[in-house]
Amino acid sequence: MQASLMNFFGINRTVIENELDYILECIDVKGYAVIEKVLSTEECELVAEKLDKFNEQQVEKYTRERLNQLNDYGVIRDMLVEDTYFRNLVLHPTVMQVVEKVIGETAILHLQNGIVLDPDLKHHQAQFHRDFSKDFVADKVLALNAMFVIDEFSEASGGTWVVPGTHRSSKVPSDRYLEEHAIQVIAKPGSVFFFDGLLLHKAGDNRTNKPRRAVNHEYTRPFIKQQLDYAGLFKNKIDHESKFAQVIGLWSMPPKDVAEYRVDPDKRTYRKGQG
Ligand SMILES: O=C(O)CCC(=O)C(=O)O
Repeated sequence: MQASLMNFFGINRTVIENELDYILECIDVKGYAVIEKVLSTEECELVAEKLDKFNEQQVEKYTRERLNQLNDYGVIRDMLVEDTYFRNLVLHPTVMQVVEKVIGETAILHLQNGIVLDPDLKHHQAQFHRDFSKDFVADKVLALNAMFVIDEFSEASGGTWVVPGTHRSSKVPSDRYLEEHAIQVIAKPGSVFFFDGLLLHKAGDNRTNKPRRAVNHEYTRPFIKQQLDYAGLFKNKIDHESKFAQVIGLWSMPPKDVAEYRVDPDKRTYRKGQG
């Protein structure tokens, strides 16, 4: 994943040549990195407005009581199906250049979640967890998150807490270790906070009088099942040859039966070279 290695007293040493190399190095070593100024103030305002509207609509549809029962109040899960703005966010060039370096060019979207953390609300994600909740580590990154910061992540607004390096171990450290080594991510609106899907993290407490909003994405290697069946949702609605089609999983669908498997290899629903 790193640009190149040089010899350092007989040991390999990472060499970085540009800002992107440094971001990749931070994700590799610490498990996270922040890129600032990806969205403008106007774009953040627009996204904030859209998130509030989606949040209200889902309360109308499911009721707040039901969403609380499911620990799903304040999490919006189908924005890209409803609004092309969020489809474009999935393919944001700043995000894609990092995703393609870390996961590869065949990475697919695992989830896109809007987050609206109301003041004084104990978020169900306010406990340390992994978004890619596995009890093993691989020698390649399997899942990478890209969270657009819409409202400032500060001490007061409850910016995400991370425990650097925990993406490299299959074991979850003790509560004492987590609390003693956690670092709060402080980031301006418009930033993107990247983190390895295995990194232990939690939402902070929002002690302001305004919501803290964000849009989280997770990208994985294409053989990993998605949180929602995006490929099914978009199957007859988009150009199958587009980048968006590949990223939402339309190039890595298992054939539905033997007849669909026994087509010419270049017509397979799980396309050659996807990995
Ligand atoms: O709201 C946050 O800061 C973190 C949210 C979170 O933990 C998640 O989406 O997995």
